[in-house]
Amino acid sequence: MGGQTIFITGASSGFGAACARIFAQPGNRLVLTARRVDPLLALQAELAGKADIHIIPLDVRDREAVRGAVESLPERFREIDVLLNNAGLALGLEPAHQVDLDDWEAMVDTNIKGLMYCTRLILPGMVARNRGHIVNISSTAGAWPYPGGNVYGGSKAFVTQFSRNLRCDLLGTRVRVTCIQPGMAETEFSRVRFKGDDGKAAQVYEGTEPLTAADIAETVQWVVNRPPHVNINTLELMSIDQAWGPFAIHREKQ
Ligand code: NDP
Ligand code: 8X3
Repeated sequence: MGGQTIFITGASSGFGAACARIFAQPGNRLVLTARRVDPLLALQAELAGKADIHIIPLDVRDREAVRGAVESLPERFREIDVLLNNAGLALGLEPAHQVDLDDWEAMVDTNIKGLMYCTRLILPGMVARNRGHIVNISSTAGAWPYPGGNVYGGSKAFVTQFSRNLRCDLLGTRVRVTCIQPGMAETEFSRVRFKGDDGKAAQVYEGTEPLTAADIAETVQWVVNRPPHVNINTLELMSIDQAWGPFAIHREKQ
């Protein structure tokens, strides 16, 4: 079979949808998954005729649902060449002692456990075929701390280190693993983080030129299209309008 089969989690918006658009090319087969069905249907309609599209409503937190989705793939989508572990979210920006514990749990369940489930269920086929590429979407938040980043950043640090550890386990196979660490990018991310508060979400990007979902899709496409012997391990990218701050120092008031 020509082309590539690409399995994308979180394809209903942002990076995942942009990746679906960029990989929608003749010969490619795309498995597009997310919880919301309507945006998946809209994307399927938009991309009809450009690639073979299969959509699956899927909550990656549900281990058995992930298993069912992978095991019931139609024959022509079974040999997955690229798994894009993109589904994820941040919830809240409160300090650790004030945070809603349910939010922490949702981030762990999605960003860590969901990514684990998809990887564990899709990887054996890649190893058996001795080809494939897992692209994990981490974040600058997994490498650099910031106030309120607590569990979100921790979950993305997991993604980064898990990606490196996968490389160790897969040494000797032709299965590649890449971890991408984007900084601030304008998608539905902040709207989700601030629970639908569009004003707060807009403030994150105000006066800046943030990364776009298309920037991330181009990056994913680039790492996937390197020659098969080239493994991009980790790739961090930021908007030109973002950089690190100085250490914060607490001084007692005089
Ligand atoms: P969006 O909110 O636009 O997209 C997130 C996607 O994840 C949606 O398609 C959503 O679909 C899906 N998703 C969330 N929870 C689940 C779940 N339980 N099961 C299945 N799918 C789920 O944000 P982005 O595109 O920006 O985010 C994509 C990834 O990039 C995330 O992992 C995020 O942490 C990461 N990231 C984002 C950055 C940014 O600044 N935007 C920077 C660095 C990393 P649905 O709700 O339909 O399930
Ligand atoms: C998203 C980037 O800085 O909002 O992962 O955490 S940030």
